[in-house]
Parts: sequence; structure tokens; C-alpha cells
Amino acid sequence: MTPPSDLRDWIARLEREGELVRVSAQVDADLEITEIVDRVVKSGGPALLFENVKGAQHPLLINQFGTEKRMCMAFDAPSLDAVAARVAGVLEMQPPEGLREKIRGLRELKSIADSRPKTVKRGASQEVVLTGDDVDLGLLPIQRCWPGDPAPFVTLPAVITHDPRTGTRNVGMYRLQKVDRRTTYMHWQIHKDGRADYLLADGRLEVAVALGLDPITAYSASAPLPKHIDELMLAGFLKGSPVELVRGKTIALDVPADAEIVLEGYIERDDLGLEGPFGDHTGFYTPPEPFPVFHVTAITMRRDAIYPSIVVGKPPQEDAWLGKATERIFLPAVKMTVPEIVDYDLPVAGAFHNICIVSIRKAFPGHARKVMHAIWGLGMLSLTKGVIVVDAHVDVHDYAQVAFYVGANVDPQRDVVISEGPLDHLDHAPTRQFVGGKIGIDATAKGPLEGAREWPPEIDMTREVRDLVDRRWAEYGIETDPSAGNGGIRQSSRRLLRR
Ligand SMILES: Cc1cc2nc3c(=O)[nH]c(=O)nc-3n(C[C@H](O)[C@H](O)[C@H](O)COP(=O)(O)O)c2cc1C
Ligand SMILES: [Mn+2]
Repeated sequence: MTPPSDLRDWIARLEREGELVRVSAQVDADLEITEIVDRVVKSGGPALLFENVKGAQHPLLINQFGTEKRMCMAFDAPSLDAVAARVAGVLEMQPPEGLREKIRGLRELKSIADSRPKTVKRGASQEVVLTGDDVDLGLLPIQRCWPGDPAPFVTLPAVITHDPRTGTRNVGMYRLQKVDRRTTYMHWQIHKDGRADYLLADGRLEVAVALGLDPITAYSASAPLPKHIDELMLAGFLKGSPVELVRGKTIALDVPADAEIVLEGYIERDDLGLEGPFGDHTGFYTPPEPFPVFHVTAITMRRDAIYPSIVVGKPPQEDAWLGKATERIFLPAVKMTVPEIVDYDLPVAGAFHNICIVSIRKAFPGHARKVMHAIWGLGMLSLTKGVIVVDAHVDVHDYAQVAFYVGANVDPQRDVVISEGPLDHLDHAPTRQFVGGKIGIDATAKGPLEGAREWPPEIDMTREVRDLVDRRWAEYGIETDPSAGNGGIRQSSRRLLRR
């Protein structure tokens, strides 16, 4: 697997595969692009390169992640589960037995060793260096996405900071509201690592924002890694080659050498402004809230830099596939801690943090409750509002099956857990921001030790008869297309996942 090395390589591949359309007609970054992209995303259409954005000197790339096919192309993998399998291979490494396994083990160790970012002398991201009065965010085609947004927002940034105590790097995707030529707000929410670095800083925290990266590095900025793990390591591992870095021009931070654009700058401890409202991925406007001011000290870029953007809003939007990539890639890590988990699904319509459907190999009374609480204690999954637990044989991606078992197996008085805990920063439903109720629904089959009467057997045909009918099907002369399913009756994320 050789994933794209930078944004240019990625665009070339998309174009070769007929997955990108260049739009030369002049378009407005103020709302118009959102409406175009919304239609294209919802119809499973191509990535778009807007070459002529009103008032801007740079083209805008959008919808690069908008389909499962493109998300797989980004990883140069046949499926997102294949990417997850590579992660699992490393997480589940056992002491090797025999020469073959030893060699395989060494290859895997090498792939980890090669993940570490590498510093280089020069980078294309610094072909042009603008400092002082030349810094002007107006050069970039920053989108105002929704009618209630007060200003344009940078929506696909990789924000780089360092932990002031340990020096560990963090990369997070946090939007930036444009304030003027040289300042933005920095929307790192309270549970995020960039925010933690900022709170640990005594006064000033240096910040670099990379725009226009290879798709894996861009994805990695959105990956919910534990704070002490550098997202660029994950990017290097998934790419199979290290992310290359150069020293910033006005800050003592290393920045991606291959980025299209880098914003260098700093944030002062108590320098806040009122960010928002913003038409958010929850489908609602997040109300204005104080966030730090980001002062841009330099814009560095390629000579003909391409600006990347994304629109979030009422799901589904382009970010659905970034979320699905995380769901798949992090499954091996989730299983490491909670091995009875078979699979999970975070529905796009649940904006990822509202609902988690999880299937388990149930082994003892109360097991479903154990897993609910495990999820409520696991990394960013801890913000999940509702957890539905089903038995191992249920396909968590088939929402009709899940609804069937929730309906059939649940006594609401006995099988619903109402708990309390931290909630997503953007969740507007709880009475207080950040904390509120959680719901767990145990839709597994219950045993007598869980207070249930004898559980009836589920209906299923015998293997013998199914095989017999398979063998004889042609004889009957009945024409059906078994892959067609039953239209409206089968409502499933399979349609979305096309697996
Ligand atoms: C398109 C997109 C936009 C996002 N915008 C924000 C944002 O503005 N603020 C935020 O805190 N998280 C945002 N996120 C989620 C974070 O990027 C994600 O939680 C990531 O894990 C943060 O990195 P961290 O774990 O190092 O803090 C966004 C994710 C995506 C895919
Ligand atoms: Mn992080």
C-alpha cells in the first residue's frame, strides 16, 4: 500500500479515477460553495476543485473524503476494515514463534519505528513566506458555511501544539473563525488535547496550523488518540512513511514540509473572544462561547497553494466518512480493552457521539451493563449519550436488526440504565452544558439470573433445508434477485457502508 504522499499526489489520483471535478466557473465562498457541496455530497458525487473563488487567489478543494470509495483511496486500502487490520496486527503482537513469525514481527516493529516524523531542511510549504504586514488571511478562499455564521471559518485545519511539560506534540482538527487579516479564534473544545496544552502553558503557547495535507495526515488530526501519543506517528504508520517536518519561520515548532499552507502564530493564556455561532456537525448552530484568540505571525505556502475545506452541518455531510474511518480504525484498540466486544457502530445520524450500538459475546449476568460503563469510560467514546448493547450474532450496522432486538428483547423497566456523565461540548440537550444523562439499553437475550422468565428460542431454518433449497433453487423456476433485499423494509447503514 502506498497512500498519497501529499495533496498534489492525492488530487492527481482522484482525477485519474474520475473522482474529481474542476470547477472553473466563478463561485462565492460565502454560502454558495456550501449549497453546491451539500448537493454533491448527498448524491455521492466527486471531490470538487473550485479554481476561481471570488476575491481569492487560491483554489479550494472540497469533498475529498465524501464517499467510502475515496476514503479507501486515501488509505490506498481495499476497505476501512483492512486499515483496522493493520492496526490490530501491531496491537496484538505476540512473542513470535519460529522464523517466519519472527521475520513478520520484525517487519511490524520496523513499520512502527518508521512512523516517527522526520525533520528535513526544506519544505514546499515554505516556498512563499509572508510575515508582518504581509500576513493576510483574506488571500485564502475561507468559506462562510451557513447563513447564521458571523464570519468565514477555516474548517479542515491540522492544529499543532506541544505539551509544555513533556514536549509531546499534538495535532487536532479545531476550526478557526476568521476575525481579521491576522487573527482567528481557536475552537478547541474542553475535552481536547490542544486545549489541555493551552491550559498548561504559562503565558504564550506557540501554534502551527497546517492546511492542505496528504489525506492520511489530515485524517489523523481528527483521530481521538490518547493525549501522550503524537497524531503524526499514527499518520506515519498508516502512510507507511514518516511525515516530514521543517522548522517554522517565526515559531520554534516543526511544521509539515509538504503542506500547501501553514499558519504560524501563538495564543496568549487569557486572550479570549466570542467565537460563533457556527452551523455545526450536530445539525444546529452552536451558540457563541469564549475561545482563545490565535495571532498569526506568518503564512507560509506553496507558490500556487490549494486551500482545503469541508462543510459540516445536519448529517450526513462529508465528515461522515472521517468519522467512519475512526470507528473502523479504532475498533482494534477498543477490543484490546473490552475484548468481549465483537463490533460497534456509531450512526452518522447520531453525529457520532449520540448513539453507539455495540455487540458483545455475553458471558455472565449483567454483562451488557459492564460494557455500557466501559464505553462511558473509554477515551472520547466516554462522551457517548446512548449505548445499545446486542448479542454477538446481531449485525450492529443493520439498524433494522438492531431495532428488532431493542423491540423484542427489552423490558424497559429492567433493561434500561439511566446514568450520568460528561457529554459532548456541542450537545445542546442537557440542562447544563458538558454533563448530563446517559442511557443504556440492554437488548441482549436475558437469563434467569437477570430476572427474566425462560427466554424463547429464536426462529431459524435448519442448515440442511437451507442447503437443500439452495441446491434446488433453479428447479423451482422462481425468479428473484436475492441481493435486492426488500426496498423500504430493509433500512440499514449497509446502504451507506456498501459492504
Ligand atoms: C471536520 C471536523 C471538524 C472538527 N472541528 C472541531 C472543532 O472545531 N473543535 C474541536 O474541539 N473538535 C473538532 N473536531 C473533532 C476533533 O478534531 C477530534 O476530536 C480530535 O480527536 C481532536 O484531537 P485531539 O484528540 O488531539 O484533541 C472536528 C473534527 C472534524 C472531522
Ligand atoms: Mn491528541
